[in-house]
Amino acid sequence: MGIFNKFSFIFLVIFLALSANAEVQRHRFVIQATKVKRLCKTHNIITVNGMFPGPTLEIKNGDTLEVQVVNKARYNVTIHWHGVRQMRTGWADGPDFVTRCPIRPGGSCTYRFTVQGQEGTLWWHAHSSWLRATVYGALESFSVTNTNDYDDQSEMEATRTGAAPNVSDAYTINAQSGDLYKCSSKETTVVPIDSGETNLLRVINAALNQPLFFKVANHKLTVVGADASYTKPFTTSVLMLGPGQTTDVLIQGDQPPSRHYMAARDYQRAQNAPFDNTATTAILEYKFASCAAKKCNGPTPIMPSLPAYNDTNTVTAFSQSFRSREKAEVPTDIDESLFFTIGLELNNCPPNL
Ligand SMILES: [Cu+2]
Repeated sequence: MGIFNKFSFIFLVIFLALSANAEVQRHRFVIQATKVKRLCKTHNIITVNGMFPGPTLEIKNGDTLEVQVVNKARYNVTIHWHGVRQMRTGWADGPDFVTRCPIRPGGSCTYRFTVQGQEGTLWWHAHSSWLRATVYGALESFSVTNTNDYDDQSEMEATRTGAAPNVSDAYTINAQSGDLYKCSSKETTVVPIDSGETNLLRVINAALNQPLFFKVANHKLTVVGADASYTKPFTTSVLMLGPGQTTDVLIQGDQPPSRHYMAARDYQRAQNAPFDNTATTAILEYKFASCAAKKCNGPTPIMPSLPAYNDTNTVTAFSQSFRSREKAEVPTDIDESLFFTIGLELNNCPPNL
């Protein structure tokens, strides 16, 4: 048997193994107006299925997603599957007027695509006007042979709310702005942890446009993945995520049982541009800490010292820590020249699609 047949055989075995485990998952997203109380006021925001944040989708690498989106809102909408490599399904990608026409109010559309070769944290969000301020949720892709042996997982999402795209009213973690904003402390997100356990935090920057710092008081974070790709692990005290980026980190319950703030705040690159200088918080709480240790009724949890808004040195050091897990074999001998042509087509969207 020649070398070609050997490769063909290996391909076939891998293909059969993947297809034996792959599933088609079906979901229904209803885009609708929902009343939500934040910052002392009730707002009518657009959500998926009345949830804020929207539903978390959990899939295995290789699964196909079939999501029917029904638009019961007053606005055009599309859903973008952020970070998903759309292999031959570019029309399912989502940006309105780019890869597809918007779903009109009263209309619906079914997205169908397969997530392949991506494990970790992805997410989805609206991709029309500024609807992604409130229409978003996590998309988690696991290994086909799930070897997840972390004790617990928590999702963190930072988004900004409010109508104006330039300066927001607040940032949030899992849709709650946290103790430092008015009328918010009762609903602050609490992330439980046990002494000695290792938790996986999936951090998604779902803010409209802003890069954000993220830090947990007194705890180191070990980065193990970003944008659904594993990375060579490295330890840091602070993360910086650009809008749309995701970072998977491990955090260990290695501090005396107590309560610690997790906080996110702007990294502001542009000079003299207005920005939201507030900080959103959640609370990392040791499960079995006594009320005295947790200071349930006492002073606030320990606050991390966040980098200055313009701390580019910290951002550069963090960005330069990313390495792939293995040495990438890049072909250096070029034996074939390829010629590509790219076409552009303009189509008007029909008025009542
Ligand atoms: Cu996106």
